[in-house]
Amino acid sequence: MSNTTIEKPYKKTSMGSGGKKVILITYPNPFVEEEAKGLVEAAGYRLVDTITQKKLSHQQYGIGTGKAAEVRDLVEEKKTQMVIIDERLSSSQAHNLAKFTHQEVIDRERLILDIFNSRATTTEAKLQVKLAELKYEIPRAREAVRISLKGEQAGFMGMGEYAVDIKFRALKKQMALVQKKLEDARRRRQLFITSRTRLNIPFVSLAGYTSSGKTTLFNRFVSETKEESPSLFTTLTTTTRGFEPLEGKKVLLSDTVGFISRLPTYMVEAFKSTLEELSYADLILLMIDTSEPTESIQIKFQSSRQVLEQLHINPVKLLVVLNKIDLVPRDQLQEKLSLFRDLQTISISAKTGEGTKKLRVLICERVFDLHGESQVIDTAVKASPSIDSAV
Ligand SMILES: Nc1nc2c(ncn2[C@@H]2O[C@H](COP(=O)(O)OP(=O)(O)OP(=O)(O)O)[C@@H](O)[C@H]2O)c(=O)[nH]1
Ligand SMILES: [Mg+2]
Repeated sequence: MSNTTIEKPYKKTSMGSGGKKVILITYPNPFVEEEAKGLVEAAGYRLVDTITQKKLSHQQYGIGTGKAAEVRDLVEEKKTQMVIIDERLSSSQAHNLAKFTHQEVIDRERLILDIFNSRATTTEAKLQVKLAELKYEIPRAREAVRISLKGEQAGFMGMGEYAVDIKFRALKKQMALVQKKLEDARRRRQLFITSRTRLNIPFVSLAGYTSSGKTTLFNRFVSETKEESPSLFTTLTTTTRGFEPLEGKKVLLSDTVGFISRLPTYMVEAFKSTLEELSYADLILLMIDTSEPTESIQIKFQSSRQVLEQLHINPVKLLVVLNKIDLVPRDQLQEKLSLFRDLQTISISAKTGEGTKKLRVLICERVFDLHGESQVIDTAVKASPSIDSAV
């Protein structure tokens, strides 16, 4: 095979503290801006300045030409190393802006992939990230070829059509291989599902936006020490443990990967086998961070509902857990509670333990009947594949 490599404007980025100095370009909306900053931080970059613009889908650079000139000056003044645009960019937009500003340019999806990359620890999580990455790269590489054939050479330095063809076939082959490995892992999970179904133990899953406190509650309930952190996407691996909410009432409790707004479908697809855990749950504890402003709560709740819909999850299985009430004044809590009028809710603090006794009772009420038998709603596909299963 040719050893020519595709030179991408979206190179894999370096992680960790002391990372690159970056400029962030995002939308003029406090929620969106905060979240984008959280992503930049989670990826280990040093945010030097933030620029906002209403439209990030201008044809040439994503941002408008006037803004691009502003960015170019800022880059020079602040001696930054990278520009991050909080939107999806095409190969040519990223290439044009990189060329114009003399900076490495990455988009929101590449940023999320970089965080995923740094967090993936298990083989399956790594495969899922790889699949998402290939799904991200293939269409962009294709576009880069089109530009290069027009003589613009967007990243295909010196590659002839034949070499490009080989490169594509290699990427496709790699994708097929990753998909096959993931399919094998999925099949193994199915075997666990069958054995777990035989045990007839209800399966309870924690779901919700990243940083809502899923792992904190999980650790409290099952006496674990999994990493909890204000950083986004701390958990990328599903862990399941046996848990007795009340004496003699055993369930399986699972902690999963968090959601984020504007998560592209192909990323949800790539993480399907992890997220699929949720479709086997008899009860889903949908965690909400109530310490946030009402608008953020609404957006995050909607995003979470959308992901659950994409996974064809029956809303009947939801129990909305309003977390972090230790940070919320009582009068504000009432107002926030009213956002979920049509759903069953419970207010807790995973950190202080407030409300968690009541939550234990509610869990039992939802998954056991009065005689102590499990009363799962959907017994056809029930329980998660494995105890301690990695993604
Ligand atoms: N004050 C307060 N902080 C909390 C509470 N629950 C969680 N936190 C904090 O919120 C941050 C995020 O908590 P995690 O448990 O890591 O959140 P997560 O939902 O697992 O996040 P991801 O793994 O990124 O999806 C951590 O800094 C926790 O200490 C709570 O009830 N009160
Ligand atoms: Mg977590």
